[in-house]
Amino acid sequence: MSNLPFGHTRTAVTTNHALIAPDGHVVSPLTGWEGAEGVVLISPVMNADRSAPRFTQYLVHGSYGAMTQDAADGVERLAYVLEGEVQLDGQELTTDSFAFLPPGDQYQLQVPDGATLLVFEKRYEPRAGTETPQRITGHLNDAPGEPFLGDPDAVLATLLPVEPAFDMAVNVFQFNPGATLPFVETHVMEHGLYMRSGQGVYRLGDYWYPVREGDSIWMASYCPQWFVAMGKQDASYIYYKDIHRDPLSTHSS
Ligand code: UGY
Ligand code: MN
Repeated sequence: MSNLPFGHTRTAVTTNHALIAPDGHVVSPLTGWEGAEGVVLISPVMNADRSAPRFTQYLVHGSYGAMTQDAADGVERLAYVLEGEVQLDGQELTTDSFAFLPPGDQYQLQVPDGATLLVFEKRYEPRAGTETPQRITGHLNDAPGEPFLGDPDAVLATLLPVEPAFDMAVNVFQFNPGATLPFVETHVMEHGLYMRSGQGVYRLGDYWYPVREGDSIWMASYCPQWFVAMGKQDASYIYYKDIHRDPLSTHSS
């Protein structure tokens, strides 16, 4: 339960961006999972008649027996452990571990009580001259972190290889208090974002939203975006973006 007065929410859904705050989360059964409940934070039905998200982002709240064996046909998944531990084919994935599960992959991914999983799903788009990527597991601590455009107060860690075979990137951005994105970005890629820690202000289009841990954001292609970390604590977010594909082929369906 949030501590907002009745009738208020921090959530806002517009045609080119959305802030989905936990105060409005409604937990429901998840399609493609057994015994699992969660919250679909971003999906194509969000803005169905305009420029809809081309991916899905959701939370899985762990419970006894919650598991999945595959994604829908042709769909790839990136699963990130926000809290607790999950098991992938018997392998323990601890907090801040992740698994990239390519389309067609089959597995037992179990999310027990006490674990929270963040999942990004996208229909994989093959690219001539490249092979569909294989399964990858890893941990944030082993991901290469680089100062973003030379700023040591804004460190960007890339979880997946930056190679043309991959059509999605998932990165973790960590900002010291007061650090910012260096300019208002406007780009063809879209984003799904989850605030892992801290607070700040996100500019989305012509709106400025105070955001904090647990919030999710959708940014459509070409949505102007900017962030400043505020408060006394680091702020960090994990985000998805589509990469390495020709917008003439990818965005036409
Ligand atoms: O990768 C990005 O486009 C990133 N700099 N965007 C963002 O953090 N909103
Ligand atoms: Mn961006």
